[in-house]
Amino acid sequence: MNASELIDTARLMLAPGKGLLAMDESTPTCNERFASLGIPQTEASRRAWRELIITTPRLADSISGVILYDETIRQRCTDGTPFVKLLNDAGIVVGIKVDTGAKPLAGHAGEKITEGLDGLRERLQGYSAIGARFAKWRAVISIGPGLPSTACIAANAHALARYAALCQEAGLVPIVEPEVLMMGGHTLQGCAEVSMQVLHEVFEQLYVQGVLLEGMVLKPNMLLPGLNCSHQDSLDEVADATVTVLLRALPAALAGVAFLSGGQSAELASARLNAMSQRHKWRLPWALTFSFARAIQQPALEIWRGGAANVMQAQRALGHRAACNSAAQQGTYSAAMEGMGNAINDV
Ligand code: 5MM
Repeated sequence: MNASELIDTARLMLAPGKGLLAMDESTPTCNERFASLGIPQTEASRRAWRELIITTPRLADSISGVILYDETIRQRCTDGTPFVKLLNDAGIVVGIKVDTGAKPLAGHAGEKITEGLDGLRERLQGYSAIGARFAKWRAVISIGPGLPSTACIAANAHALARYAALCQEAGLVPIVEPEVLMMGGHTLQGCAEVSMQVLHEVFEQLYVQGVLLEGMVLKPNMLLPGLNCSHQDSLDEVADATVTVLLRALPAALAGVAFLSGGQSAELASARLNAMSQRHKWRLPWALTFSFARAIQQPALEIWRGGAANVMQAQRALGHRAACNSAAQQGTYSAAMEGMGNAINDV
């Protein structure tokens, strides 16, 4: 492990005013999102969508790194330029999703374990040779009656830590993503209790496996009431609860935190990140930013719908969301920025 190289990469990923763009949907997930909008579910459509994203004008002003999927990291633009080269030339760090998906956890109905450790050492070497400098692995934890189980938390935390250690051995910064899902009727307090338990176990396992905290990024959920909870807490309440749990559970040596959006609306994800930055940034020992997929891509995808004539307008929407989240990272986002899409991207 080259510690200073890992730390340098993590610093680039967490550059002030920037965040990460997750475009690492597996083929089934990408196809599902395309199907809901009537977009053909083909390799050609997926490539065209990913080209639209990475050729968005001035993307690098707000985006420090992108997370790609196995199919995408090998793809090229229409003019033949490899995606990885285009991103490197723009100063955007390339990352890669390396888990092979969440599968049912034996003996624990309704719970999942993320797989992909077998052969990971070799796959990481391959991705590094193509140009990846960081990786991502996502574990999913559900809240429900009797859930999550200790077994589910322990198994996923262990896998996350083993993945992170293998990444650092290969010179890649691991993004460690333990996602507590929004589905359910639980309260903000319920999410806080589960998230605290999960984060403690994850950092215990990272310690056991000897992972360098300064050379990794945590990608957690924001603390939110379940989608079916009758009481939806305010921006400030969500921001305060999230930061309180992170401060209690995360070591100060960690390089940074980059939130997933988890199915929140694009505007709410920006507003909640902004509230955290405005209210708490001064007291955080680590960088705090975004690593959104849907909260950056979805509005643009709904405009594009597979149509070549819609590319520029979709890129404006994507650039706008990236700029809003850049502002949120700095605590300067406001609702007034919405509806200024074109203006923001054209400044
Ligand atoms: C939680 O999902 C990650 C962040 O996306 P959101 O901001 O939309 O919540 C995302 O990187 C996810 O891991 C990828 O889209 C891959 O998902 P699948 O389900 O295809 O493995």
